[in-house]
Amino acid sequence: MTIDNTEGARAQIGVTGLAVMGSNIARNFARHGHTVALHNRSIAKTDALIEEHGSEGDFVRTETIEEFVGALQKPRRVLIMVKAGAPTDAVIEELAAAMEPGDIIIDGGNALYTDTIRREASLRERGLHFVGAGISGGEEGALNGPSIMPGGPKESYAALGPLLESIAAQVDGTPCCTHIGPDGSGHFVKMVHNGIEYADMQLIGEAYNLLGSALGYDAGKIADVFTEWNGGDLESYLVEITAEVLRQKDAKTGKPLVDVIVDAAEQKGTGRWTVKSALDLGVPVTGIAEAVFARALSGSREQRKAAVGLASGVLADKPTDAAQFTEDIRQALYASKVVAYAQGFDQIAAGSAEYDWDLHPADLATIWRGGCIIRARFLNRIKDAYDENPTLPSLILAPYFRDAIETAIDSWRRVVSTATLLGIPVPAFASSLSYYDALRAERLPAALTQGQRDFFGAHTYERVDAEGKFHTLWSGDRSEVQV
Ligand code: NBP
Repeated sequence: MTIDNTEGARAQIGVTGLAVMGSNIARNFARHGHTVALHNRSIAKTDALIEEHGSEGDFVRTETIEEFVGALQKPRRVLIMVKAGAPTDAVIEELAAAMEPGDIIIDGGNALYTDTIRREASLRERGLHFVGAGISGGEEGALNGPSIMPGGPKESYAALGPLLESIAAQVDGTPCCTHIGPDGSGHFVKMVHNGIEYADMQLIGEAYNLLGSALGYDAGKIADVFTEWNGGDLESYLVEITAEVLRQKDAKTGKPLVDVIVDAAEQKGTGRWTVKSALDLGVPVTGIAEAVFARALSGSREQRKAAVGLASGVLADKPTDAAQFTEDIRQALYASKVVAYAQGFDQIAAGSAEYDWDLHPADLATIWRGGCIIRARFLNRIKDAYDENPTLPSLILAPYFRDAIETAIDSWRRVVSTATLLGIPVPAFASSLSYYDALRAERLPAALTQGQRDFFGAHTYERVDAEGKFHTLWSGDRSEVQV
């Protein structure tokens, strides 16, 4: 029902930015019994929403920002769902000018977390609450229940949390929404979530490529393999939709759709942001980085065209035991996925320490179990691991994952070595295995790196048998001094 705006301030929430995400979230609020004030820069989108879905709940149609703000109950709560970057800043400024101290502005777009830190600080000075909320689940999730990661002042969550929790996905009666932490923490964890999503998709892509290139399976047969995998530990939204995509036939040619899609992956930027942030924090997120680079390489179409036909060297014979190799790939996928999540959670811990956010990894695993793109059975295991030991040094060290990798390790090595001998690229499988081997190594070649650094730059080194920093007089008599 459309409520006349002359009835005064009665909406519990306002949504501005009514493109695909904003309109679906507005409908989700209305379907849960909340009165929603609607606003969009161009009125056509507001009218289209009311025309097509006005019967789903109570909407207040507004045209100007002043009218929009005036339609809201106090403390006013406005969710911004516009394009990230300058448009978000413009809308925040307009809203802030029309709102009052104590009101809450929520940015549900994909903002860079450092922008959110800046915006929160500036609005706090003006007495307004600013909540940077990561929202995952795409358009379907926005309508039927996303995973929501709100960061910002804890006190604003009292007025906002119940509203957000009511529209979030629910798993075992628990909403996939919780207060994440201060200022940019919500957008930070959403960014890492997206980075993990990149790694997950790349690993699934490598498994698909191996099943096709090493075993000669067609798209339909690979779809069957993914469907079977989805019945076990790998059960997840991404594995489920992989089977659906692979099974889709192209209407024009009758071929599997995947075979007529150009093999150049695009990216919008959150994977790249995750890797840049990980570099700044000094956290190795090799799985995510390989996924971002793999998309970039796939998109270098001219370079790839020029390189076709380059020498492969002598290639090995393809595996003869298809069932065994398929199981090996499943195990390699699972183990590499554990590494990708372990690295993502390491980045979250490093971000939490850097910005003093006091983030709780078990809470994140809980709210990622439903609604979002990386939702998976696996996240219950991650939640259990962090519930048991909140200061786990690495997810890989949790007993469940340690055992899972021990079961998978031989398969994992066979997959990486076979792929290499067959000339099939597996950057994320291989780098995840190398990460695992490096993590468990008693000695790393970093000792030599330190020696080289001391040689050319007098950067000093530590000794295994004494405290302190040392330097060898490389251009002198090569004796050692303590510094
Ligand atoms: P878009 O990112 O395509 O943004 C379109 C909306 O922004 C329209 O309402 C448009 O108004 C408004 N807008 C623009 Br563009 N510039 C504006 C300005 N200067 N002032 C006021 N409004 C302006 O929409 P979306 O795909 O629905 O995504 C919304 C947000 O949600 C984005 O930040 C996105 O990154 C994030 N997100 C998207 C997904 C997804 O799956 N699509 C998932 C999770 C998060 P107009 O109608 O007048 O042009």
